[in-house]
Amino acid sequence: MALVQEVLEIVKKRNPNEPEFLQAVTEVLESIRPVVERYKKYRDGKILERIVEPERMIQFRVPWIDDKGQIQVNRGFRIQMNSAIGPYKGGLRFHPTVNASILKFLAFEQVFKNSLTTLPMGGGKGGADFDPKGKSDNEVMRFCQSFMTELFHHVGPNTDVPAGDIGVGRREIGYLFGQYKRLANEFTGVLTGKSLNWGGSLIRPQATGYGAVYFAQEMLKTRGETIEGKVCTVSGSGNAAQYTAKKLNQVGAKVVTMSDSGGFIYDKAGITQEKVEWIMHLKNVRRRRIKEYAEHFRAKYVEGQRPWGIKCDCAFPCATQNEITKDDAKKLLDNGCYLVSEAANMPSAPAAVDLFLARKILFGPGKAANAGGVATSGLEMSQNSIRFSWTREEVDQRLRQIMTTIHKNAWDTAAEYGQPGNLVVGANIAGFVKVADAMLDQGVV
Ligand code: NDP
Ligand code: 2IT
Repeated sequence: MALVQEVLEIVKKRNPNEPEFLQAVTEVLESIRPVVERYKKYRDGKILERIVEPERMIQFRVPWIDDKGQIQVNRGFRIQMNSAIGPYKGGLRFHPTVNASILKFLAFEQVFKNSLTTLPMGGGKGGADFDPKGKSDNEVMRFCQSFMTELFHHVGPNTDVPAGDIGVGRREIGYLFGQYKRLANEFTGVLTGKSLNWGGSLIRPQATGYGAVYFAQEMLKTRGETIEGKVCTVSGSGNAAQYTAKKLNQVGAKVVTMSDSGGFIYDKAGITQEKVEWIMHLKNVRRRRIKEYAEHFRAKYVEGQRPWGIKCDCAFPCATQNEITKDDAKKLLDNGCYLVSEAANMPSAPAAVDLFLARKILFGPGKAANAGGVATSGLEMSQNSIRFSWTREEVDQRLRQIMTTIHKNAWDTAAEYGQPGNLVVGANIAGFVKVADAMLDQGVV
């Protein structure tokens, strides 16, 4: 359809040198083509033209003082992409590679993901090119305080509710919350991923990983299979990876790899629950490298590589964007992998996704498979609003239900548009329709 091509040309022209943003927009627009062809209202309402343009982008200076007394300067961002169905919602990423392109791709994905959760949340993303690695707790605190001193003007429990992402976990959320509370003189649910004793939700730390496994279980169900006994490769060793590995062990699967930006570990005997606990301590408390696992447990460590050459039934990318290249996808398929559940955002490069779809493996795209994280953030917001905490079982049950609903919605939508089993098309269209209809209802804004 000419319209999709025209809008992509505009996006290219307006956002030069933003390959990740263009990649995310291209994937979504190309797969929602049938719905835009079917409904004139979306064309007349210029929904495509509007949805690719962030409602607001904030970029700011973040000056802070390091432990040597030197002034450091980082760049902070918040992309407020779309608020048609609720306040902006989405994580903060602290990583040296952070720039406008990466945050705009993440904010764009977040719009459709949040729509799929069934909860009332718009889409946003933010962060900074700050590298928490090697920084002391005090340095991280001073950075977070400076970051929030500006971000404070743009967020709030009914406006924009950030959370964690790469490089932002419990510790950072604590420092950010403390500074917000001090500036606003208000104790309110402005962030999610908070600690339990001051407004956090049970199961939020687990939610992304657990959700990606629940989603995989739903995909397997369509073939009458269960995850028990499956050999699984996992990349990353942060929040998403840790709880993916934990849940996989709980449901009787075998995890054989994990990684960090230095390389990956391969433990043929299985990274059991005790070994995952060891990794959690290594990463969350000691803040060291995954390489140490290989030394400690006598496993293999492969420097500078990702784990996709290892034979598996199911793969769970849990690190970062474009971590599965076309060649990696080929290796996975050649080794018999037939399920990919994306706990990370956009981990498969477009050519890898094309291969997975062409071979009709079970492929759960990030905006569906990893939606458990933000969905549970939505549940944290609900609990904050009613000033009450649900039990672990209650939140887990809701998370499980939401993942089942997302899978069903994507599955049914794919069938409705003549592409049965294609969850990329299904998730994109289902996520889009709800936001697009809300935008039409609200007029030209
Ligand atoms: P963490 O910071 O906790 O962990 C990130 C992990 O990925 C680390 O092991 C890190 O290694 C590795 N990694 C990060 N960047 C790279 C890179 N460029 N190359 C190789 N490895 C890399 O982040 P999360 O676990 O929270 O996030 C992981 C993914 O999950 C991201 O794509 C994020 O957007 C997505 N996600 C997270 C959600 C959440 O709630 N946290 C929700 C939904 C999606 P190292 O430590 O060496 O940098
Ligand atoms: O990519 C994501 O969905 C997240 N990093 C979680 C966002 C959130 O608001 O919980």
